[in-house]
Amino acid sequence: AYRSFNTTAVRLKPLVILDEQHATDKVTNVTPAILSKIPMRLHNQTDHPLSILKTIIQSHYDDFSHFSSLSPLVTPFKNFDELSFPKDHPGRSVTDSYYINKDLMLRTHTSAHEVQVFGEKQDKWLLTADVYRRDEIDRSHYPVFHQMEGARLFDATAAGMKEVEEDNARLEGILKQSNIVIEDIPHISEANPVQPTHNPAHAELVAKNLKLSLNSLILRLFGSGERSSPLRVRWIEAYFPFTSPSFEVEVFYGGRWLEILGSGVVLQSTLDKANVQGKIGWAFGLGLERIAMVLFSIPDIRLFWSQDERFLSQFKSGEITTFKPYSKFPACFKDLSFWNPEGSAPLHDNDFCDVVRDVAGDLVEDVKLIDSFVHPKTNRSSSCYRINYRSMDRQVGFTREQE
Ligand code: FA5
Ligand code: MG
Repeated sequence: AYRSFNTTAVRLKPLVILDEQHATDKVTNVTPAILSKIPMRLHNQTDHPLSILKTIIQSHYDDFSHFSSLSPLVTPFKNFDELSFPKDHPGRSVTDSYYINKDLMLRTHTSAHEVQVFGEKQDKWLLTADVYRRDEIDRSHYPVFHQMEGARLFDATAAGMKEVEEDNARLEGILKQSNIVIEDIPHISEANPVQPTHNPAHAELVAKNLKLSLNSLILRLFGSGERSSPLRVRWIEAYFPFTSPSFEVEVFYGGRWLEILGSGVVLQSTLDKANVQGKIGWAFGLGLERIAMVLFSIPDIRLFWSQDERFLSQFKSGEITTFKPYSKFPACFKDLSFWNPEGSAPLHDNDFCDVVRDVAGDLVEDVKLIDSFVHPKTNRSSSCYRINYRSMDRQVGFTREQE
């Protein structure tokens, strides 16, 4: 029901996005709430916490090239195929990604630009951008968020590997005085293998360089903060279609493990597509909001979109300040249940979440499916969602009228 409701308006006419007109078709599923976020580029707004964080990371990787104004509109080929995603990967589906039409989508990750940037013969680079995913609604997930991609390539030669070893020794020196607790795992394992075209000794050194490099970034970001106990960080085995071995990093924050990045040794075929020969290297993709939440003590991901001066005035470029909440408005739960259309599967969670963001905007903190039911006689199904409305900006102590 929602898909037809949602897409009727946009399907009839072309969409103008970033001053260009684009045709729509039957896969079009971008919503007005999403389209309104595209011009914002929070990562390039001076004094915004995401831009402050971007700048700190850029200064840590001081000899890397920076890219931060590439258009979010990419072909599915660039977002998926160039990065060796299989044809049936779930990320491609209209329930997981936003499509303008069948040939154009909103990038789901900054990795979409890897082939392009490697193709420009860049060996050390960072790329910051807004990315879009149809996802659940809660305090650490938002359908628009920001990633920073970083990559470094070395010559796959004895001289290149000597460079890696020297860099590893330098980074180990920096990490000696670390006041963070890091749980490590093997660089290569049976489930997280070296690529067939790689010399295993080279891949070991490069994976180690990746980890040391990111650990030193984490130390730079979190090492000087005051905290009652040391920050806990852990490396875990992961899988991405475009790296092997692959890793994720989690940080213990607010009583739970929060995933902050994905990374790995770049797949040979990515470099082949970029026409890069004789190199081996690593790449990572950081979730900027997730890191900024820990760094600035920002409790809810919606706050990054706040235009409220009480939020924006708390941040100043170059400074890591602790956010002071100005609103403690209580949660307000409303349960909503409805029959799903006859003869069709229940509405997808992500479709429901898009309706909620379109209608209620950032007033909604989280949405949970709490019950579903199939009528024994008619076989019709119903769903019940609990919506938590909690304003980020309103203050307690005011009556509705006063506001
Ligand atoms: C990726 O997007 C890979 N492109 C990362 C990568 C790059 C791997 C280069 C290998 C080499 P993933 O889907 O795990 O991976 O997302 C990366 C990070 O983005 C996550 O760790 C998390 O910090 C952040 N993230 C993911 N989804 C959301 C969301 N809905 N809201 C906020 N942050 C998110
Ligand atoms: Mg992940």
